[in-house]
Amino acid sequence: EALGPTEYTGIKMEVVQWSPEAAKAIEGKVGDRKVYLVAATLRPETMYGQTNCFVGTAIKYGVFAINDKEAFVCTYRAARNMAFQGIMAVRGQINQLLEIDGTALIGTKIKAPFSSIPEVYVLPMENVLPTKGTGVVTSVPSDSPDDFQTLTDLKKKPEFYKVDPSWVAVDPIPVISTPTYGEMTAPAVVKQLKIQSQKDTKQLAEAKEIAYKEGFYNGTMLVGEFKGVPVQEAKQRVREKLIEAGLAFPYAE
Ligand code: A2H
Repeated sequence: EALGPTEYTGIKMEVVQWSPEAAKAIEGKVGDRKVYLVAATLRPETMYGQTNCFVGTAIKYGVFAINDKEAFVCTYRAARNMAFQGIMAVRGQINQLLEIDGTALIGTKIKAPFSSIPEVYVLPMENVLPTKGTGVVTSVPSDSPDDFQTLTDLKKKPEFYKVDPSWVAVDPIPVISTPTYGEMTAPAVVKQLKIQSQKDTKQLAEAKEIAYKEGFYNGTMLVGEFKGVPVQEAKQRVREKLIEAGLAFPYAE
């Protein structure tokens, strides 16, 4: 584990259409606010390849007022951290509008900033930790082995995971080229390590390490404003662009 705080980027994924269950739960409770699922990522440069978003089915989320205009969906733990990082209107003050189960969020349609698929679905992931980030994970299956394997599982067994097949009818989008694995680093590493499901957590941890290092040290951007630029340089620049556009903010823990 890192010794200092981890500097995440909070990605604001605006709700376009609530799932029927979530719509019932939020009715009359958020005022005129725009509501965003907020995903914590360490790889802002991959946002061009978002295909969906993941929540944990055993996790409780809150909808927290940021001000009169915006509300964020994340864990209470993350909202408390945000309240001390200048993200809420009043420092240290948490205004929870409602609590909602992860399962209720599944099937909600949200915007995916900078992605070539502008609107994506909220889907279930088994390995989302309630104690890390916001509890919301934006999914980039081209570059994240966890995201790729989870999406693959959902495509194989949509009924078991209670997802509509149309929600998972998306393919990984090439974002970064690496010398060893080409344009689809995560799928290649998952194959190399013979990973079969999201339950293979030990191999997935190894895959994550390999894919992260390869992308960071040897990757080159294939798309977007920084096409052709090394990932080491593009990472910060894409992050700044997202923040300038009001689509993201710094979040640390
Ligand atoms: B990353 P670290 Cl393309 N539970 O974002 C499980 N995983 C979580 C999480 C949670 N509560 N909150 C965030 N994460 C994921 C993109 C990405 C990420 C890519 C490649 C690798 C990667 C798209 N998903 O992470 O333990 C988020 O996924 C591997 C480093 O703090 C976040 O960044 O190192 C990353 O894990 C944070 O993990």
